[in-house]
Amino acid sequence: MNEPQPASRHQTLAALGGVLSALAGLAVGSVVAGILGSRQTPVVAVGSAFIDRVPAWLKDLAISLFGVHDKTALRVGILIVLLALAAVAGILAVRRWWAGAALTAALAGVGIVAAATRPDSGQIDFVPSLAGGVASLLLLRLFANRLSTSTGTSGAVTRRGFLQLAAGVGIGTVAVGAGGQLVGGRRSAVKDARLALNLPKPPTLEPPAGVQAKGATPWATANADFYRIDTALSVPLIKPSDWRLRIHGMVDKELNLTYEDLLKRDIVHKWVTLTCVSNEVGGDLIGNALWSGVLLKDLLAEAVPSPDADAIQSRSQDGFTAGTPLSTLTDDRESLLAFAMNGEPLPLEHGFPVRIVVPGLYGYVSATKWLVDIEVTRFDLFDAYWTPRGWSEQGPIKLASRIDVPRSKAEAGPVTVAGVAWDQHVGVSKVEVRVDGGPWQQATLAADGSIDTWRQWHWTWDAPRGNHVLQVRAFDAKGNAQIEAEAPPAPDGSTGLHSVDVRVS
Ligand SMILES: Nc1nc2c(c(=O)[nH]1)N[C@H]1C(S)=C(S)[C@@H](COP(=O)(O)O)O[C@H]1N2
Ligand SMILES: [Mo]
Repeated sequence: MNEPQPASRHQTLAALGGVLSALAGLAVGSVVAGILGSRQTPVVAVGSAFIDRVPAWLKDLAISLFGVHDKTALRVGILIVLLALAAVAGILAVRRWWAGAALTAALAGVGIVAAATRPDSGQIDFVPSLAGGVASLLLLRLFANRLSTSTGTSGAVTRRGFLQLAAGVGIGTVAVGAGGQLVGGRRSAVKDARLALNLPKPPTLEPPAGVQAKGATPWATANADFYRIDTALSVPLIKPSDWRLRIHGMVDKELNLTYEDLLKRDIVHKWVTLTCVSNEVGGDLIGNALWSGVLLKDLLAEAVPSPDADAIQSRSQDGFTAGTPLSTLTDDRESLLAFAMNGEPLPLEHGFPVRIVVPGLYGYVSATKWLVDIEVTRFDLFDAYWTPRGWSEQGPIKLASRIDVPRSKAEAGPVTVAGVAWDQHVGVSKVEVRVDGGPWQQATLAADGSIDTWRQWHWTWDAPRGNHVLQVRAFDAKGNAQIEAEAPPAPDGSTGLHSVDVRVS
């Protein structure tokens, strides 16, 4: 046997290829995490999972060895283990591609599983590790190809080609990693600014007297449970000190406001139930919160809209727009420029630092988050974001009701059937329930919060064994019944009665 290359020369390069692929994967993972607003970069995910699982003695040992630097030590430790295994993957990949690929995939898999199983993990937290894994695999393949196409070429040529690729990947990794740092750093600066705020507190966070119905959905939706709908792939990051709102267009006097200006004004705290037009019958794209902010009515009164204007076009920092009837901002309904939600500064995902809240309108035509601009205008002069995309220009919320318990099973005997009904800024006057298409029975309504919030209801069912269908319908404040005909969310909100199949045993 006369080997053209000493295997060990290639071995070092192969290991280097594995290490560079892994580092590039980590950089991609942290950039993707930054863009998605996820905290779960591959190293953070694995590190946090590790922290939750280490025995107490090891934790104590780490703290006594490294003190306050125990977390840094953990990161470095994870990195050393990862890079050592990545070097092995690089060597394997040149000899048997599948073995190197399998090891790389397994390493990414650890990150994916760790990220997806964090107690606070959301649906997208596995994506950074997945993206990092895919990037690593692709690069590993490139490196392995460079080394194995060497048959017939001289060792020096192979080596030069490989090193050029390695240098390119190294530079790319540093650039991508720096980008990740920038996004991540900006995010934590805005988070810190949010935490440092000391906003006027609402007098109470308690529900209005008597509105808490038994069972089912709580009156107030916690910020962490509040549905989130928007077009923002990465959450816009705006520091309160940088925030400006311009109110302009068809007005006598243009206004320019800072965050401080807002806080100096009269502040209103108001329960409003927000609803998404995309909510299916029985769906959960709805939440009730105590919003704090200033009245848009007051601001608009200062700007003095022209009598010809009939709309505002509100714009977020990332370019989303909503078109809202001027009348819904100037009438008695207390539409808000909101900066707080349930007594806390708006969460980043819910529009920090300032958003609009209009009782009675679906979010897509009113509730602009990360608000930076309000143009007073006319509907016939513009198209808001969703209008050319198949959604109605106007979006008043439709009367609807939902059964929250039971959702599938119950025990025979008295069963509490409960849920919510809503018709913001009109009000709900009555809710009825029926079983298996039988006669409608009147449910008990919790005391009214206001016509701008959902209304909790409950009804006691003497449930017999077997399979049954529960249905609910609501009536508005004027006595009109909910629309029974089924319609999909597009173009202006779903209709139809919510039905639940219940197995009673
Ligand atoms: N900037 C911005 N604001 C937005 C949206 C958006 O895509 N971008 N979506 C709207 C829609 S469709 C709804 S239903 C509400 C949802 O608000 P939430 O995510 O705080 O629940 O925000 C509205 N405000
Ligand atoms: Mo929405």
